[in-house]
Formats: sequence, C-alpha cells, structure tokens
Amino acid sequence: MDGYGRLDGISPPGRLAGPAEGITLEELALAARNHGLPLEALRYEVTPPGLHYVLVHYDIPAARAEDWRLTVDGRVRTPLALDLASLRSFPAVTHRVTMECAGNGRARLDPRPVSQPWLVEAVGTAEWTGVPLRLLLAEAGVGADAVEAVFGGADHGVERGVEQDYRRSLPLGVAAGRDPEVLVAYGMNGGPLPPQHGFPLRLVVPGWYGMASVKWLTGIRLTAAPFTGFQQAEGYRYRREADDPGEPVTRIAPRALMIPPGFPDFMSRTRVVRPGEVLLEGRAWSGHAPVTRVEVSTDGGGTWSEAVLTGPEGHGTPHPWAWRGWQARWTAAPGSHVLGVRATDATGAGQPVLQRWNRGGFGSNHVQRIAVLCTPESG
Ligand SMILES: Nc1nc2c(c(=O)[nH]1)N[C@H]1C(S)=C(S)[C@@H](COP(=O)(O)O)O[C@H]1N2
Ligand SMILES: [Mo]
Repeated sequence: MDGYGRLDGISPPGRLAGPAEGITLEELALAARNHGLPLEALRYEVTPPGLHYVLVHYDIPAARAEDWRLTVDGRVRTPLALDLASLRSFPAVTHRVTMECAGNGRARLDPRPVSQPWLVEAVGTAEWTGVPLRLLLAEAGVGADAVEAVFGGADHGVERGVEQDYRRSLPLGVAAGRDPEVLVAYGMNGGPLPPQHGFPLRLVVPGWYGMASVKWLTGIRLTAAPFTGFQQAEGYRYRREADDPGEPVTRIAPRALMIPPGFPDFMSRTRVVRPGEVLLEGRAWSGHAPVTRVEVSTDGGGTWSEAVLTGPEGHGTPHPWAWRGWQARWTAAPGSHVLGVRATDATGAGQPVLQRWNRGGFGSNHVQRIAVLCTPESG
C-alpha cells in the first residue's frame, strides 16, 4: 500500500539551494498555497480558523460528508466502516492543541532545503472535537500481533517520483494512548473542519509535529510490521546525507514566539516603536514537556531576562498540549534594536542560537529575531 509506481519525469528530487540561490518560483507557489499564522494572531489563545497555519502537500480533495466512510481494518478482530453519524455516536471530547509544521524555520537554514519556505509562522492552536482513537481501536479489537496504525488520507499526489496517497503511521502505543490522547476529529473551534484543515475527518496527534495529524482521513490499518511508506521512511526524517536512513521526526521541540511590537514597515517588516515602556508578549510551547521558562533579549541575544508565564501551566492542566502565554516589559530607547525570545521546557531542552542542520529542514527551533527601530513620533 506504499506507492502506486514511480513518475520520475515530473517530480524533481529533493535538493539544497545553491550558495546565493534565492527562493524559487516553485517555492513561492507553495508558500502562496500554504500559509502561516500572521504573528499578531499570537494574541488569540485559540487561533481563529482562517489564521491557523495551513500545509497541504497535494490538493485539497473533494469531500462529501454524506458519503464519507472511515475504515478500520488490518490486524483487528472486527473490521469497521463508519460513517460520520456512527462516529458521532461515540463519546466526543474536545482538546486544545498547538500544532506546528516540522518544516517551520526551514527558510533560515544554510544551505536551505528547497521546499515550503517557512520562517517561524507555521503554527496555530485549535480546539479539536472528535472521538478518542483508542475507543475506535477498542471497538475493532486490536490483534495480538499489531504494532502500528497506518493512517490514510484521501489526497493523492507525486513526491520525488513516488505516486501516493498521503499516509503516515504511529506506534500502537501512541495511537491507543491516553497521554496524549489521539483524536479522530470532525470539529475545529466549535464548527465543522474547514476544507483545508481536513473536512470532514482528520487525525490530531497532540505534541507531535503536524505531519502526523493526517487530514481527510479515510482509513486506519493496523499492521504487524512498521510502515515503510514515503512519508514515513523517505520523508520526515532527520538526516544529514541523502542516503542516510536518519531518525524519524516525532515530537515538537520547544519554541517561543513574540508578537512583533509597534507597527511594521510594509516591505522590510521592520517594526517601529516609540521611546518608553513597551509590553512584549507572545506564546511558548513544547511537545515534550511543559514550558517552564521564557526569556527575552532586547540586545540581539547578548543578555536575557525572565519573562512572566501567563495562563494554564502546561501538561497536567486543562490544556496540557496547548501553548502558554508570556509577557515582559521593555523600556525602548531611540535607536535600532534586535529582540529575541526563547523557551525552556521541563526536560531542560531549550532553543539553539545556532540551529543544528538537517537535509529536510525539520525540527528547527532557533530563536526568533525581530528588528525594531525606536524613534520619536515624526508628527
Ligand atoms: N492528508 C494529509 N494530511 C496532512 C497533510 C497533507 O498534505 N495531507 N499535511 C500534513 C502536514 S505536513 C501538516 S504540518 C499538517 C498541517 O495541518 P493544518 O493545515 O491543519 O495546519 O497536516 C498534516 N496532515
Ligand atoms: Mo508539515
């Protein structure tokens, strides 16, 4: 069930940009289809749906809720084929989850992997409503030899020569777990899923980078061997060389982002603030453990001072898989400044100043830098 065959002629291999090579038109086409969170939308604890980042490898597939079926098969006692009404008859839960694309930060790597060129904005937080996956697996009855669950999406495309439906797997322990609880979601922020976020059904895997949360979900297959499909064995691996098997991309590394203060210059995005006290604020998250510390620098990373964490305390609280708010005060003096913010989680993991490089540009969590010009009112 991995591939449909190879189509080498039309699909360029993954590559690294040359030393002075800018963003290509192909990357611009991806960047214009997909979109990030406008950073001022960090002000919302739950991201309004149109402002949540979007990443779609191929096309948004046509979907009719009336005809949709979710199959659960493979190493199960009783294969299931559920329509949306049957899914809604299971107990529903709502989880607030911060999702981030594994490629976030890729555009700043050097050399730059040629792909969706995210800066820092591939993130969002939504309230996802649906059925805990463990209930569906219990209903089907997990076979004694099952080791993974493979999730299939309805979207279809070619990637580096391999024709495929979008498919990803999870170890059975994660798929059937309670912490985090994986959801088969049919609702986002109290409404149905919007088409670009997986209508009518998607997986939501709290704490994991977004690639695990398969959209337009049509099938769950339990397997007796690890899945070797493209998005598992070729895509989404930390590797330094093209032929290196690499390590799988899984959970989200810690990151803090700041709402850019003041107001922007249209083209450079340089911020303008007035002299005096400026409230700096934003959000911080980690898919490994609660965020325990956020620090802010207003001198380009020379010195750091503690920010105040606001809102829920992280894992073990009502919203264990959502970001936390933070605030800090800055007295801005006339001149040019570079602001930065960094998070540390309860495992002690933080954010690097120098990003460790990998070929796919995955898991980058280097510190955000914001150029600010502080100037008195021009009148
Ligand atoms: N079927 C399918 N599921 C998918 C994708 C996809 O292209 N097809 N993209 C994945 C990736 S890489 C990410 S980051 C998230 C993005 O979810 P969002 O667009 O709802 O933010 O969906 C994941 N699920
Ligand atoms: Mo992604």
